[in-house]
Amino acid sequence: MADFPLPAELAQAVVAGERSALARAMTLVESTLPEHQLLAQELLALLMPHTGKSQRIGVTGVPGVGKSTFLDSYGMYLIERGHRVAVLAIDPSSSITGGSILGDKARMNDLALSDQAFVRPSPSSNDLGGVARRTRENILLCEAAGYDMVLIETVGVGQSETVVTDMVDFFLVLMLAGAGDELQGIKKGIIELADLIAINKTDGDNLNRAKAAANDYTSALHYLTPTSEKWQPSTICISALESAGYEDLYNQIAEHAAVMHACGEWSSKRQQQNTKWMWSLIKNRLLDDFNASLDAALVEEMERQVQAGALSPTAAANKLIDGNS
Ligand SMILES: Nc1nc2c(ncn2[C@@H]2O[C@H](COP(=O)(O)OP(=O)(O)OP(=O)(O)O)[C@@H](O)[C@H]2O)c(=O)[nH]1
Ligand SMILES: [Mg+2]
Repeated sequence: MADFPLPAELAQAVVAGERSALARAMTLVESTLPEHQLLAQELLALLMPHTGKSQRIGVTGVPGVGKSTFLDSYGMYLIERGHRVAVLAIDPSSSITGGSILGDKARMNDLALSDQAFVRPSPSSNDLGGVARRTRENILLCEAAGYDMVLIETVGVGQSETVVTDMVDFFLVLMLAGAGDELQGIKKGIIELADLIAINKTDGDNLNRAKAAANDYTSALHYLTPTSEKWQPSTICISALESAGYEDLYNQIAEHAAVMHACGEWSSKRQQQNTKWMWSLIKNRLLDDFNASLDAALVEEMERQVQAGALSPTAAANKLIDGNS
């Protein structure tokens, strides 16, 4: 794995749609070795003119809501409609658990086998920021390779969904009817980010309950600030198991894209996302450099004094920063 083709060669193969080249390009982007990072940036620079043309869709929901089942069956639905589909994941737990999404790839049976699809598990990294950067760059690689629908999955707990909204055009939240109240806290935070809520498992005995829940969510959405003044999020019912409700879903996403393009928000949102991304890279880099420059003994001393109340946090921070610049 240490040897990579020259960036120009790799770029050409990625644009030609060679799957193995795309996989290698992602491995390069995900590598933490400085020499790989240099090659990766050279590669991305060559590929930039081929990026930006996909629809980027974030998909979230609590564990068990049916994300994997959904990505598999909706991915196949998109392929039937003539799209090429890439599925990426942001799984903040994967570095700890050893990659639950990796197991998922095996479960996304149909999609993983299709030559019109590309499924990539979450890049492993200790921090969400690192995972986010690599996923963003993987989105660009998928676009250069001609995938026009990029689905990004995240587990709807913690901060990862905010990170995903900063890299997608459309944010889909999967919900269950009648899930316990203990989930409400999580739900509210997520619902505020949603462009659309889809109640999954609308099948069998669940049918009526799901329809009632959809009405409840739709009314609740009216009390929240929508993601855009031009778009009022609503609720639909789907069954990932039976691939039901997908036409409605597809049409909603297409309508959102049409509305956003027409009012100019599509490109302004992407511009803002890129600017925000640039600043977060600057922050990360500065923090890394700062951490690397720190004198461990001084850090320990400052922490001790702050804890003992001998020094104010501000004074200690100033001393650490000024003493290390
Ligand atoms: N009845 C019904 N069951 C479903 C549907 N979608 C998923 N399931 C089932 O729900 C269970 C969980 O589905 P997954 O797709 O693994 O859910 P997930 O959100 O990926 O779960 P995590 O990976 O743990 O976060 C599985 O047993 C699925 O078969 C659906 O539309 N209807
Ligand atoms: Mg899953």
